[in-house]
Amino acid sequence: MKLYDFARAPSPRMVRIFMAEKGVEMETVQVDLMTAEQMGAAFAEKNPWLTVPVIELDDGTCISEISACCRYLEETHPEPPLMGRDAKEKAVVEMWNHHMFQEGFMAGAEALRNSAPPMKGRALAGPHNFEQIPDLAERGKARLGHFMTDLDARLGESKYVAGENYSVADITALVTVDFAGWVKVAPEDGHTNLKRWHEEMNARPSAKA
Ligand SMILES: N[C@@H](CCC(=O)N[C@@H](CS)C(=O)NCC(=O)O)C(=O)O
Repeated sequence: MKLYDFARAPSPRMVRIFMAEKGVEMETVQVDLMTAEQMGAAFAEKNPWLTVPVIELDDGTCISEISACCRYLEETHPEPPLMGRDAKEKAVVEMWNHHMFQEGFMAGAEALRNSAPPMKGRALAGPHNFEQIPDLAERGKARLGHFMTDLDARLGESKYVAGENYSVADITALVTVDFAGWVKVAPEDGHTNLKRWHEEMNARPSAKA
C-alpha cells in the first residue's frame, strides 16, 4: 500500500493524521504540486482528478478523496474508531465532518485559490482550468471568519467537534484551522473554546504528521 502525498499540502495531512491516530504506516510517494507533477500522465493514471491524497492498494486499486481514504483505513483498521461506533455516532460524525470540510476547508481553498499568484488560472484543482475570481477570495475569508466563530460556539458545548469522542471531524477541523493561517485568518482572542481545543489537538503526537 502507498500514499501519494505532498508534505506541505493540507488535504493529504488529514490522511496522515488519520493514519497516525490508528498507528498505520505505509510507503509515501511525494507528488510535487509546485512543479505540477499531479498534472502529468503518470499521476493521471493513478487519479484522473489530479489531486492528492491517493492510496494505492497492493492490487493496483487507487483511492482518491480524503473521505474515501479515511473510510478504507477505518474499515481495515477499526481501532481506535475515528468515524463513530454505532449508527447514531457514525451519522453524527459524518454530519460534523461534512460541515468542517464544506464550511471550513472549502472556504479556505476558495480564499487561497482565488488570490495566490501561483494559482492563477488554477482556481479549482482538477483537470479543468478556471480563472481566479477575487471576490470569491474575499468571500472565502469571510466564510472562514464565521467558521471560527461557529466552531468556538460548538466547542463550548462539546469536548470534541462531533461529541464526547475524538474523531475524523477533529482532524478536518484542525487541518482547516491551520490552513486558514495561509490566508491570514486565525482564531480571535475571544475564541477561548476554540483555542483550548486547538492546543489540545496540537499536543497529540498525530498533529505532527
Ligand atoms: N476533493 C479532494 C481534494 C484534494 C485536494 O484539493 N488536494 C490538493 C492539495 S491540498 C491538490 O491535490 N491540488 C492539486 C492542484 O492544485 O492542482 C479530496 O478530498 O481529496
